[in-house]
Amino acid sequence: MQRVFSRLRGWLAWTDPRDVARVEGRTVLVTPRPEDAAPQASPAPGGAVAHSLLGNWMSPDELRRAMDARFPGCMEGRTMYVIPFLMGPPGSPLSRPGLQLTDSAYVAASMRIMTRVGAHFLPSSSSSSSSSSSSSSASSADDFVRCLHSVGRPRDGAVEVPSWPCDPSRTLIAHDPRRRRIVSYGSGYGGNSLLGKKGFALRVAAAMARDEGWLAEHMLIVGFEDPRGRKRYLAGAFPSACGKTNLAMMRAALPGYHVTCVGDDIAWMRFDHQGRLRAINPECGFFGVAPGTSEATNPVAMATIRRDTIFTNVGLTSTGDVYWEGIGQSLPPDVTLTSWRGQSWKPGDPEPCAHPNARFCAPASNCPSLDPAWEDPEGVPIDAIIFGGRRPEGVPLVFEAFSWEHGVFLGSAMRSEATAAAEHKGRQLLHDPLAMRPFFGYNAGQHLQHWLDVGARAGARPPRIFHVNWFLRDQSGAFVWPGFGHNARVLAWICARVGGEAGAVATPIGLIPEEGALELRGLRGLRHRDLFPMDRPFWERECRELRAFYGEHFGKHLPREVMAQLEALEGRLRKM
Ligand code: GTP
Ligand code: SPV
Ligand code: MN
Repeated sequence: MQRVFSRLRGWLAWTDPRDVARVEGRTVLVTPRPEDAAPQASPAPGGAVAHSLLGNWMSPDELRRAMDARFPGCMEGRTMYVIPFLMGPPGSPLSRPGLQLTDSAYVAASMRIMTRVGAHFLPSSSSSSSSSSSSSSASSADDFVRCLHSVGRPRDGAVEVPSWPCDPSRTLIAHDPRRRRIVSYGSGYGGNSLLGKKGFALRVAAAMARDEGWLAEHMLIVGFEDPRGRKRYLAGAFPSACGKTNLAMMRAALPGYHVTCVGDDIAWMRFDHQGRLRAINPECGFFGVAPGTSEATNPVAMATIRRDTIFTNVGLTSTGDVYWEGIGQSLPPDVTLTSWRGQSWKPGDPEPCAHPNARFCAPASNCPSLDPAWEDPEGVPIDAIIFGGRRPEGVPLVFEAFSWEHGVFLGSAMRSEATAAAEHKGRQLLHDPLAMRPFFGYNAGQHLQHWLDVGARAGARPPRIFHVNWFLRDQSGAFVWPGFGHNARVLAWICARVGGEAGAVATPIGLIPEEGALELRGLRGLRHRDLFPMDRPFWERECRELRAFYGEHFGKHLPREVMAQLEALEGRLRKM
């Protein structure tokens, strides 16, 4: 970390330009059999590694070899930080402890913001004997997730230039979900190195959740209160850089409605004794995308990052303030800028001032819209689940699934434009089932089956499932929907549906709002049919594409029910 702000009480880190995002190609699951990691991970005969769209596999022997080649001596000359931490609110039966070792001060400081840190969160040997009969699974002294991280650059004592050590050509992020272990080498950035986050709270936790009958998902959690004071909670799964943090912190642009934040990235959920789905946020900070964040788009985020925040790869003003594309603040003429690459920068320069995946890391306690129940050990009751991605054409603003099974199908069928949060290039449409493609902790087909199973369990009253798309574009390429605070209009319809108070029309793909049911007052020039395209050839193409995707990437691991849902959709389209 390079600088401290006088005014903001924040820190700024500029990374090595080769270490700016998650590296999906170097992220692996370590399991005895390849099919335990991903449906179609097929190594070459005798091979020890296999790559596939839904996950990469490495054999336990190969991991041992890879670690032996990287770890001995790799921390030499550095300070090793030992970080005991808890994912989830203290006292919650859903919370789980972990221990991370790291040789990066940036990672230690960021983990201190993103997780609850304290030695008392680790199970002790004395507590293991006294609580071995308790229902909490943090009952054995051995029962915590082990996380080992190194930036992979021994230090010889000299001042380092550049000051972001990393080893990009040998980066490896390996998860052994069975042994509850994560090993990360070579990167200091975000999900690659803050191992409580995607590594533990998604990949390893998903495997724990399968074994124990709950769900660990890439989801925001919000409270939504209507003008009559009725409150509901929603969970939303959107792929990376598709609007989770913005929705979680939204200020409703619809009078009388209030949005409160429980979490912006990860939800751990289980059905309680009454059959209601309850969710906790395992994290206690936000690691959010900076570019595009402004007083106009996300005033709550702007308030949240006013202090005690670590910024990564944003621009720096000569007055010691931060800067990025879309910050919405004009600069006084005498203020100059330095880009995330450390070079002098001015508006209009061809390269952006902040990296597109520049991030802020801020404590949840800074957030002015934090929900009063955000640390409730029981979790908040979830009334609706929302799936959504960046779909420039064809996919309507919102539609509702006919059933839990149809909803799981919608989750399996999610696609989104590639983002800057990982190493992908350009605007290609990527399949991203459940928004979990880079984060599955075991075979994705089994993960879908697990969703079907928990929803079908006796006594479960699964929430309704919806699909949203804030990112429809018109012929000129502009967004059709104003988005951000106006997304409250969509949440209002969703909650009214849950309450049985809003009308809907059945289409082959699901239930869309009947005309007038979605509040469009105050939005000039928006017509219902622009927001709710229903083009049969588009959906027929989508079905063909989905069939090919299932065949190629799930193969025999696709749950039969999901294929039955695709066939039912094809049937409805034929009758349209
Ligand atoms: P990760 O933290 O990578 O998982 O991303 P995220 O899902 O939290 O996405 P985030 O809220 O950070 O938004 C990503 C980008 O989408 C930002 O540039 C936002 O400005 C933009 N965005 C978010 N919501 C909307 C919306 O409703 N409409 C439009 N047009 N853009 C949005
Ligand atoms: C994402 O890519 O979904 C993120 C950023 O939230 S990282 O923590 O780097 O995974
Ligand atoms: Mn986010």
